[in-house]
Amino acid sequence: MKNAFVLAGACAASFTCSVLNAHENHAARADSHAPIGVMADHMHKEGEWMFSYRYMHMAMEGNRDGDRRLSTAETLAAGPGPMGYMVAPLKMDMQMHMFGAMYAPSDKVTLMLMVPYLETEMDHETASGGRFITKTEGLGDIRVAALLPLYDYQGGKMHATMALSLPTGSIEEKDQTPASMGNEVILPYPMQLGSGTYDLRPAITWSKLNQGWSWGAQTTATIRLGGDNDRDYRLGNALDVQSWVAWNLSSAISVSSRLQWQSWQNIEGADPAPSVNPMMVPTADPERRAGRRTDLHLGVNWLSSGGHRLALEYGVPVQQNLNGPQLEVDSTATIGYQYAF
Ligand SMILES: [Cu+2]
Repeated sequence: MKNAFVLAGACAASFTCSVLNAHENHAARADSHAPIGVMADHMHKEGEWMFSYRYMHMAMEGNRDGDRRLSTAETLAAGPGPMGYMVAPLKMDMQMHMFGAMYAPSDKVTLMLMVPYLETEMDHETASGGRFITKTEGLGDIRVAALLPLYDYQGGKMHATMALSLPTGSIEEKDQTPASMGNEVILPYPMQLGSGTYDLRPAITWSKLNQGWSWGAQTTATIRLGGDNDRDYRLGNALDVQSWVAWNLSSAISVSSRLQWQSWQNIEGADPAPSVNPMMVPTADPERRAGRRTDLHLGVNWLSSGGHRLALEYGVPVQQNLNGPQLEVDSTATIGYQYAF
């Protein structure tokens, strides 16, 4: 407290000092970064670097059509053929290790690189009652971005993000299925690791730091550029709108609540592989991929001295509407570490 008074007194005489003070103020608050599930939420000052690692887990179990839940029998019966589907997905776990770097060559631009590594696992039931699991693992789509300030005044900030997602993730991931006779065959869309297209991801982010609490909002579009990918399809475009509020329990710890709405379109085109057969399993149907979902996330940010941050966030859907049968999301969790210097 005494330090703050000394600083305020010394600063009263100097404009430079008040700018420095404001900057330090921002950096010294746990909630000066958004909840950890939000990407590209903040910019950096000239010369600053930040490295980050996030572990994300998404758990999906059970099928849904529209906002109605389907049993496995109903999912199998929903197939277009007279016999319905031969296979129904039961559950899927997606894990992502996301490595990030940020660097600000000037106050006018922050550059960002994000490198994801994915692990997916899907559990299925066949019409005759058998069970099988498919797994894939590998590098996802690497993202490069530039963050540009639009507004920064008295704790209120706005910036634009121009991000490009590169088709570095494989779209030819294979595994064995009961129908593949011991061979590895191309798996349906949700098990692939990338989009196969260059994707533009423009975003606008707002945030405002108040005494003891803060809020922020971000809207992001995902626009698939060019035509079809090398497997003759293109994932749907998507829109993400979210807003959060954070409260400081101390200068080192903040807790947050975030509401996120996402909407995504169907796939255009289709993978020609015989194993990606829309008559066989709903995950192989390009017309059964779209959906929209609202998630409520609760989070904690912890800021330690020396630029280290640790954060957690856990979310559950409060509304979910899918072009099904499609696996529904049950929960998302993110744990992240950030180091800025
Ligand atoms: Cu950063």
